[in-house]
Amino acid sequence: MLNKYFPEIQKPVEYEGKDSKNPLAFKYYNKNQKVGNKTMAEHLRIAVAFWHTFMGDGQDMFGAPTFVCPWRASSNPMKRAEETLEAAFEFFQKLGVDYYCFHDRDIAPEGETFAESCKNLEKMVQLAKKLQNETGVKLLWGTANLFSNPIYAQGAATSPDARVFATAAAQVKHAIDATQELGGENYVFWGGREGYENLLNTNLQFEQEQLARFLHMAVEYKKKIGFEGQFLIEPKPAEPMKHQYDSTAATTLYFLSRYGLLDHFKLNIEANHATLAGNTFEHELTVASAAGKLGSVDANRGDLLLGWDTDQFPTDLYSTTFAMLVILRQNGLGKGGLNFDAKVRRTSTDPIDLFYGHIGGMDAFARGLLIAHRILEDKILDSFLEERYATFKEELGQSIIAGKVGFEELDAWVQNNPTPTVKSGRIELLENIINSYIV
Ligand code: XUL
Ligand code: CO
Repeated sequence: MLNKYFPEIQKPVEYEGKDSKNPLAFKYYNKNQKVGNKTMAEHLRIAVAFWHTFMGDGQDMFGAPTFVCPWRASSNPMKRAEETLEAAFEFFQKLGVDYYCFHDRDIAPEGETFAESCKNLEKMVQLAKKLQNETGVKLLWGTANLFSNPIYAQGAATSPDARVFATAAAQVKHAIDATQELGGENYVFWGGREGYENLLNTNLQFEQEQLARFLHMAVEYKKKIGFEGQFLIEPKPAEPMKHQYDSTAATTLYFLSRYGLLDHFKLNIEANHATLAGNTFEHELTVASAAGKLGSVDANRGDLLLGWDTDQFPTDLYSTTFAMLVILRQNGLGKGGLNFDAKVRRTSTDPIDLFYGHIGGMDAFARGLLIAHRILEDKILDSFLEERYATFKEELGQSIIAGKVGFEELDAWVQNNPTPTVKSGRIELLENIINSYIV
């Protein structure tokens, strides 16, 4: 086992059960425990986000870094990147997760030129490959950072400058290559600056067409190189832009279907992006899942009192339960997983805090999984739903569903039948039932 950057953890974090008082043990996440026909690890497919966990240092717009990362000490950018990658794999092993996710610019520093950046990435991919082979940890998804470099200030695929569009395309090509080389199971497109700040200087129709052209090029390239991973789009309504084009699950699905891209993408739904858009996490998951397009999840949490993307670790059992209900009902996430796109607070200043954050998130989702599984096993919600829509199983309902009747026939039916009585929706009862499972 790698053992250099986290000396306080001398053995992998273990499951000790709910009565354990050990803060460095799982209370609910028990990797090999069967839940239904899959193990917890197979259900949850937990991934660590490279950017927050190993690149984050607590810096914010009001203050300097608070967290001294021992792996980011070197002044040589490539050496720093190598040490960061080694620290990351030590962390994955000690935490006992199977997956990680990265942006190209997380694992490899930008060079003086684009060509140099590509070389840096290729080198780091070779080291990542070696570490993956040594540890068995796999890449859930790769992506490109198309938002940090100042050339992307006005968008990447939606930039008003064709040269910037070209640069973004070239960068994504290399990021897909890197993901393929590392056996990545998915590739994510999060349109960080694909949106607008002011409609006065924006040709919205043109920019949306540009985004579609860009994604079609990605699909073509994927086919050409035989990349087997799944393409995902991650909706977010705003931040850093005032308005982002793929703002919610519904707008993204509309965009994909309008531009002929629906067959090639699924969605990566992030909890904090949902709440930023004024939706619940489970709303976004449900919209995506109902369209057969829930591909993966960025598992985190926002602060409802703050209007920005706080990316906190998920700890709310209602939220993880509702999320797991959607995921179990669609039979899992397939190639996707739960990526902790989450960071510890600026005041959590020690490497060990990274363990506490992840352990809490994994336990919260393990509990959500166990609770949701029991709720579904008991079929309470399903039988309630069946009953609520029962009139569509009867003659009138069946003729509506089969398209056998229109307004005139329905008018005739209504004129000849008694006024329907209202049936209770039983919301309070259902909420009480959910509470009785959250133990
Ligand atoms: C930003 C965000 C990204 C994506 C990947 O809010 O969620 O980190 O997940 O680019
Ligand atoms: Co995210």
